[in-house]
Amino acid sequence: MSLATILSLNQYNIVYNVLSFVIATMLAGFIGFLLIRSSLPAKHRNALTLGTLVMAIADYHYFRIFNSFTAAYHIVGGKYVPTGIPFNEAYRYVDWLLTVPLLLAELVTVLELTPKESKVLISKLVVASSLMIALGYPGQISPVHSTARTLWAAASSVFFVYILYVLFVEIQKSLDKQPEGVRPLMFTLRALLLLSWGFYPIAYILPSFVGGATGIVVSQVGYSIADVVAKPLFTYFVYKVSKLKAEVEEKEEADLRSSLAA
Ligand code: RET
Repeated sequence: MSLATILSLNQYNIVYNVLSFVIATMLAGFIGFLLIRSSLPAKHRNALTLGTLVMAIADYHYFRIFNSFTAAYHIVGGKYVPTGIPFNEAYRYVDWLLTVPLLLAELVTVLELTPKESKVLISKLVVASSLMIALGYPGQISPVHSTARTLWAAASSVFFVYILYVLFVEIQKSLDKQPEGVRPLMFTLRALLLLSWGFYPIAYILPSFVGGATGIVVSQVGYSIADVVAKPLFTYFVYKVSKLKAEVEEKEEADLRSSLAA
């Protein structure tokens, strides 16, 4: 999608402020997760370590997206007119290529699988998600009503549906293995995942319906909202799962110790 469209003052400001909000959120997530990481016992820190990396990568990319957006427009007679410098949509896709495998690894860490099962699952998911993202990009930079855009999106969606299916089944299977009390959190985690991942294709497709400058605004705002839910909010729930598991283990050990002492 090209951004060679004139934006009104309000349209420009909405995108500008939403991107700025996401930069702040990712930075706060990075610092916050780094600080709470040490409140977990060492063996439960892995998921949060991955989440902290996600925040750093995303913050960097949002900074670049923001700068690319401000370079792409300048104000002429009260409207934001394209400067001729193209807005670089690739930052988002490169960001996903790096952060999606890390987020999937975060999830797999809390699924209670054996190391071998985890490795197999992660490999499948990383291959499928890389294909989903790589196939989506040529469509993203194709004109809004082109056949190319639809075909690339369709190819990307095959892997999208596969990933959602695999995750749904694996989370379902892991529910029985989770300690009591963790299950409701796993349901929340699954809901967050489906909700946020489902938002990306919607943000991709919306410009075909609303078109022009509004299309640019809704897709940038849509991707940004999806990123806040899929990255910091999702990681926060992964942290809650890790913390609860650590507490359950601590309690079990204390019970064992007191029963041995008795
Ligand atoms: C695209 C292209 C159109 C078809 C589909 C897409 C799906 C994108 C998704 C991205 C998820 C990104 C995440 C990032 C977190 O950091 C590429 C928009 C299906 C699902 C979770």
